[in-house]
Amino acid sequence: MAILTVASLGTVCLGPALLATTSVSPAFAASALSALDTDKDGTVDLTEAKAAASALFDKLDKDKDGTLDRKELKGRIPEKDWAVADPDNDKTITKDEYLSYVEDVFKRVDKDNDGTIDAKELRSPAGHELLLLLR
Ligand SMILES: [Ca+2]
Ligand SMILES: [Ca+2]
Ligand SMILES: [Ca+2]
Repeated sequence: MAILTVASLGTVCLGPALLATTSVSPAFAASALSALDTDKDGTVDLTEAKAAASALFDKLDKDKDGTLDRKELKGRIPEKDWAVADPDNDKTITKDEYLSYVEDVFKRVDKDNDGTIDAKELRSPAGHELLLLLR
């Protein structure tokens, strides 16, 4: 009986992890959420996301020219999203472009469209993409 319980627990835990390898572990999502949730209401709103994104942008902009190129971004923006993230197609991302792209991804993560991202939404593959842009 005890063995059966362990085995079924194992299936429950491993199943989703194997199916969606890019999703975020619950523990990581929880720690990311509490770091981003500066007003401590249990969710991340767009203001909090943009504040974190802006701070990360400044950190990544090593040469301080106000833009990020592919090298500085280190794969944070998936290739398929460059057309969206870089609408003027000059191969670099200004802070305005970065923040409006973050808003785009934020809306994708906010599945129930309530304007905030909760822990469950943050654990989705889109949530993982958003986290890459924020920290
Ligand atoms: Ca919050
Ligand atoms: Ca650009
Ligand atoms: Ca939401």
